[in-house]
Amino acid sequence: PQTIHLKDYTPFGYEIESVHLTFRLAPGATRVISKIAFAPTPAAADKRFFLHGEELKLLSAKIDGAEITPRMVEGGLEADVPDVPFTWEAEVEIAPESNTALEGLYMSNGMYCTQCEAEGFRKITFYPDRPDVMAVFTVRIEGDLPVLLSNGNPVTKGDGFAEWHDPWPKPSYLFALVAGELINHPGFFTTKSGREVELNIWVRPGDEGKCAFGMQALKDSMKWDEDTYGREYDLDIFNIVAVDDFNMGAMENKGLNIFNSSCVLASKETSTDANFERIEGIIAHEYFHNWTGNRITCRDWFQLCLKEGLTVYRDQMFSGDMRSHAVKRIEEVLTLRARQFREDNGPLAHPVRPESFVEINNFYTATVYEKGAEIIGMLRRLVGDEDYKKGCELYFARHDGQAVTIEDWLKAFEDATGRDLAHFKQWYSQAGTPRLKMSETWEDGTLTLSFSQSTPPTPGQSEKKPQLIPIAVGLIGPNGDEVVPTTVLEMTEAEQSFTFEGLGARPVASVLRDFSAPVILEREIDAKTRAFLLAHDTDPFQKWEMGRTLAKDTLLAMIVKGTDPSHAYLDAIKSVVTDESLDPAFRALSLGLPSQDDLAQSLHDAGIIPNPQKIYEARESLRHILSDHLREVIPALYAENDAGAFTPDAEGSGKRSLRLAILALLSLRDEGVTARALYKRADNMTEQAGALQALLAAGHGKEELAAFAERWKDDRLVMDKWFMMQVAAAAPDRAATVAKSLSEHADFTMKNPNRFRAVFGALAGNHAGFHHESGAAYRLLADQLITLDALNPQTTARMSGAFETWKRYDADRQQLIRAELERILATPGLSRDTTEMVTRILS
Ligand code: HT7
Ligand code: ZN
Repeated sequence: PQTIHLKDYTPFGYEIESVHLTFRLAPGATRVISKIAFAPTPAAADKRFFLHGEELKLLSAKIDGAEITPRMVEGGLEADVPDVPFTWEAEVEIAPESNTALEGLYMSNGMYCTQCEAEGFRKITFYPDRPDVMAVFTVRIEGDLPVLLSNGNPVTKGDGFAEWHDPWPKPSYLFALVAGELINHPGFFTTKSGREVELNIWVRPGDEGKCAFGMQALKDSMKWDEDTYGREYDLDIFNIVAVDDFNMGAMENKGLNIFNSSCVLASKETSTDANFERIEGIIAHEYFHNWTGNRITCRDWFQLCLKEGLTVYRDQMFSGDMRSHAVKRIEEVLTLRARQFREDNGPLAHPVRPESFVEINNFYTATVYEKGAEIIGMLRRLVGDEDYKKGCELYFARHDGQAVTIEDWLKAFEDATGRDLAHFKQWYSQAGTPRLKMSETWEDGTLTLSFSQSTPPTPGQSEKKPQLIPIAVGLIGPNGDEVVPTTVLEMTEAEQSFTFEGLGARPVASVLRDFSAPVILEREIDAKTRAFLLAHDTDPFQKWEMGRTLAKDTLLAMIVKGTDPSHAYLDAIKSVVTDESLDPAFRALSLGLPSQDDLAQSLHDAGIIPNPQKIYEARESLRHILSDHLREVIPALYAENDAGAFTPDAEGSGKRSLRLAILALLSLRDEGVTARALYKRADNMTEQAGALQALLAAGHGKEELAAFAERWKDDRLVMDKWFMMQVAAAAPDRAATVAKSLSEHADFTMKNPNRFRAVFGALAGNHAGFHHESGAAYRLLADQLITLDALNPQTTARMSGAFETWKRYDADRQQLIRAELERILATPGLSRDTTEMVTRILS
């Protein structure tokens, strides 16, 4: 397969004045008729008229009304065209019902829908399917279905047809079409300039009771973007559609967002607090793309972080405003470390702006999204809130309607703030997580913090340069008062020292507050000082981090040296959990233990080969010790944190998360009596699933599992939880067997990515089960991926990332994994997506 390089970018030689599309829908043979007005770009160097097209049956092609026979070439067609404006017409046939890749136009439960990002439009018709070609679309849909939707505003509709016009120029990846028997949950929003916008969430009949929360989240997002970024919605209508079969979370098509039903449908009976929070965040994310992605889009796919990093950052700030910034930041860091640091530490590491790819779908990664968002957060920290606002405003004003680059984004900030961002820009091109070492000295009232930074080599980048790292620091005096509030130190060199003078007594430094940069901080700090910061730090992230590092050191010592947990940790955690002045959600997060995968990475970083079984046993043992250590406070904590009537807000959710964390510990000691009672009584999915998970994790729950399936057998999204919970809770020697038998269950289907992920994502996430010495889970996953690849390459490639950490483990496990990866790679006809991923993992 061909590798595409950023350095080879050349603009398309033609502009598009208008696009008219007609769809005659039929499951096995849909006709797509296109009429596109092209005009040569006078200054263009490359005049080749190439249109992308894949899996299309070309029925006819015309230029200026005259039939032509284009040259069919790899990935599309070429034609000889006039060097004055001309009209291209084509009629093609496609088969949505046999499209299991869920890219282009496909069918899900009898409903037609599209997914065009990144390169799916070329499976709909011949077109310059690249983000820098922007055009105004008019779409006519003909089909015997009651609801026919596309982008933009409705023009007309009648019996069996509808027409839509989108006045805003857009790239083809934002095109969307939906047709089906759908019901809408309506709403409306008045924008700040007084425009009345019709809102709809479209769902399958039966799901209409699960739309209210999503609708509110949409209105909140529209308001937030006006208040915070001055961004107003720009069409008469905004439609959201829920689809069951979908490769990712959701898609920001202009005026017609399409959502994985798991990311929009919510009710207290069927959705957990985590589901509600995620739905709110994703609705916001897709809505915010209207400006950061749609009105201003990417010049090419190497610039993906331009829209994704910025939009993730915007949705994170929105969620913080809606809920709690402190809790949200801790959750963000947990995800960043679990997914992005893991990626950065292995064979799939790549820069936030990659320089080459074979299949762009493989670069919708934690690095592009989450590290991309961290870069925006650092930029804001460096320039300050006022200048961040000025930079964004200049960017919006200067580039509205354009397809741009990271250079354009940074230039807007340089021009708005007068700051040189040349060094900062390196965050986009240098892969890997910097290690930041800190030491400190104290003399005559002066505290000196000395830092050194280094970034380990990553694929294709052996030499690393120092990054510009904003280090947020505060100082806490011996009595627990903050003596120096948060100050941002700007580290630019490999080694650098910063001094704080005129201090009365030696303070304790709180370093990397709010996780001010995506780095790994290595700092000599004893358990006592950590416990001090855990008690006194005013920065919630660092307060949590101190508990976290205490827990991690405790577990690592248990694994490596077989020592008992330190009292410093046990007592500190007890005082946090019982501190009623703290937010229950924060207390619940503090009670959480580092994941097995996180511990495996830390052991590997320390030069120790991780043994998954030992990690599992140590973690289980610490759960029992914690349960014992907290036994006197557990009953009161459980009783006091009853949130009462369910509301999906931060307050109720915080109490439930603390109560369920306590219940998990209690279930280790009371034979599951309390969890069983809660399971029976629960009127919401958070408590029902939480109680069931507590039971399963304590070795109980068989009856409840059966009752759960009986109760929810007709609800696909809830049944995904049922599949997932069993694999996640399986003992290491049972995980592969449980996953295998669930894959043979009548309700299992590979064609639904949610169901596949429920079973096999959970298997990959069951660390000790996945890495069981028998290699059974490796084999099972490889078998499944080989079969899935023929149906859905995108999801297969994504799931193959389960193997990305293989080089951490012992020679036997490495040998087992290598054999499975080689077996996948040897599969005849393996997709480009999976071939690229597995090749990179093996390298
Ligand atoms: N921009 C979208 C990314 C995307 C996607 C979504 C659904 C299915 C396939 C997809 N490929 C790429 C989602 C987002 O970041 O908002
Ligand atoms: Zn996005």
